[in-house]
Amino acid sequence: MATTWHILGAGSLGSLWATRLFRAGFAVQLILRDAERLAAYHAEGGLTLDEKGLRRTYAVAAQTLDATEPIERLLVACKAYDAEQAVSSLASRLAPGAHILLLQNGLGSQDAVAASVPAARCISISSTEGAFRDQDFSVVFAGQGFNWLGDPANPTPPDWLHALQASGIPGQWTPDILTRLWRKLALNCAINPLTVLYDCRNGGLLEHDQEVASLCAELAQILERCGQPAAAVDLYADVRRVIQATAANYSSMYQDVAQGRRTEISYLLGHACAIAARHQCQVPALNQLHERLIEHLTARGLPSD
Ligand code: NAD
Ligand code: KPL
Repeated sequence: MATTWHILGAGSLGSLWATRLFRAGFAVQLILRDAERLAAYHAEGGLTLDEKGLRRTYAVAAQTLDATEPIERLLVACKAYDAEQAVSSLASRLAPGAHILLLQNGLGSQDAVAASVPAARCISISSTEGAFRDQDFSVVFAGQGFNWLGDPANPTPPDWLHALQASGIPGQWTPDILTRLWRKLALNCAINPLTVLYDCRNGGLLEHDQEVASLCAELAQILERCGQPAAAVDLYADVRRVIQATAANYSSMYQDVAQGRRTEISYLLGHACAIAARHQCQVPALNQLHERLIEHLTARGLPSD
């Protein structure tokens, strides 16, 4: 029998993946927190995907965390700060050698998950696709992007990659997933916190070019020191390119703060500063940015971790 895709988290990316896999004919089970969420889901009649204004609802099967059927393949589609606890709560359901796909942005949560379920194979995904929820159990596909998949512990690709292609999920296996994750983390660290502190769209950072350049120089230093030199190549030029290409957009961290949502700061800037300290790398601009961001979040009653 074909392996079921268990998808934890019916948020933006979880719904985007679930609907595309489901409509391509793959077996999908959404995993929701509890009976109340499951009842709310059933009342909606499925997951709705809005692509370029075309809305369709898919009756994807769903269950709660405490269902008992074994899990062979799990896509973890919650935020980085929820991932370790969410996977731990499913640990007893994981089949021997289960594959766990981790969609979390930043770094730190992947290692925490892998350490908590050592018998599973953990595959990290660096995603540039964009989606947001417009209602409960309804997601808008907002930006074409790409998914890099890889396993830092094992360069051999899994045998289910064809399912992505068959579902129209753009993706490719890479033996250098850490380089991809570090590069995206560096881009996010150079752009997102400043957009929050200056209350601007990404393009607003063109007026703070010196500050962006200093952050990029320190980020490149960390990347070189922690064994990721490829992620440091032309970082500043790439950050400038992304700022220009996304000038009209608000960064994901800006949107989280504007909507009073917890950010993933600990897995982005917090992680970069922690790794710098571990490698005795002097990064005064990043540390100061981190402190300013923590102050900003605290003043708004948002968690600073
Ligand atoms: P989201 O907040 O929209 O969805 C997360 C979902 O997980 C929520 O529905 C939440 O209730 C659920 N959840 C959390 N803990 C759970 C648990 N224990 N059991 C069951 N459900 C649980 O988040 P998102 O935007 O889809 O982001 C997921 C990850 O993907 C983040 O790390 C984010 O940075 C990354 N990412 C998102 C996008 C995007 O466009 N949304 C793009 C690239 C990367
Ligand atoms: O990924 C991003 C985000 O907003 O999180 C970009 C557009 C690259 C800005 O850092």
